[in-house]
Amino acid sequence: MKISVITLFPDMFTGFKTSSIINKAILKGIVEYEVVDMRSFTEDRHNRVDDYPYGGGAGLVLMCQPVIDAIKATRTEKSLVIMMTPQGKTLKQSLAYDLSKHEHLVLVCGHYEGFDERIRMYVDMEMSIGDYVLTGGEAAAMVISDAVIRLVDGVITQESHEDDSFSDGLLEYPHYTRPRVYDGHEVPDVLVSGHHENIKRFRLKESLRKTQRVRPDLLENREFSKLEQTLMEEIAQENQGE
Ligand code: 6GU
Repeated sequence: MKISVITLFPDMFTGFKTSSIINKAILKGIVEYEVVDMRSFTEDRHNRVDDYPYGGGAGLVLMCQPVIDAIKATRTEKSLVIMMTPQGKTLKQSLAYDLSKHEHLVLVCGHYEGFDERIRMYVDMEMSIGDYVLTGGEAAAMVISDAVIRLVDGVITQESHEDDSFSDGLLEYPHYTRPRVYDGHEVPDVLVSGHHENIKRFRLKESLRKTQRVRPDLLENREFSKLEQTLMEEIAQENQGE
């Protein structure tokens, strides 16, 4: 897959591209990551890409010409062009998974007060990473790139993301590694028992427990399996005992 980012701040992506799993995916040839400098497309004599808003008000607005020309130069018929804006659809694991199946994503990063409204007609969708405002779309583009790239076939093993938080609508179960006892805190016995059925049951139960405690909203419309119902009852009884 290829991801192209259109930005006024290409340098912000240097560390991202050259680190950890993203870097490996690029070196393996599974992912191509292109950073496009939006300013290089301006036809303004003074290299400007933004201007004052019609009707007045605070801040500057990105002009149509440099943004739309950069999009046209970067996209093909097969591209999905995504505008980064707090007014967009919120990123979810299920959406990251859908995006990971695309051949080419083009992420358009804004800055300042935002984009000229007419730019919206040249993109396929608008995306946000949550209900808060960033100074620009770059950090959001990195979040989306990261969430998507790790799901592309061959980047990490399938098992590494099958159990991810949200993949099955639950938060992930707790993990432990050496030592068995740290500062008096022990690893749960079941995890060193070698009994795979019990381990699976323990992990599912802890996923349910954590989700109910910190993200009860995720359970609201869940269709619980028979085993999940049993585990939820056990958790409820344990909570009463406390
Ligand atoms: Cl995509 N852009 C900006 N500027 N702020 C955001 C965002 C995007 N997502 C959440 N906040």
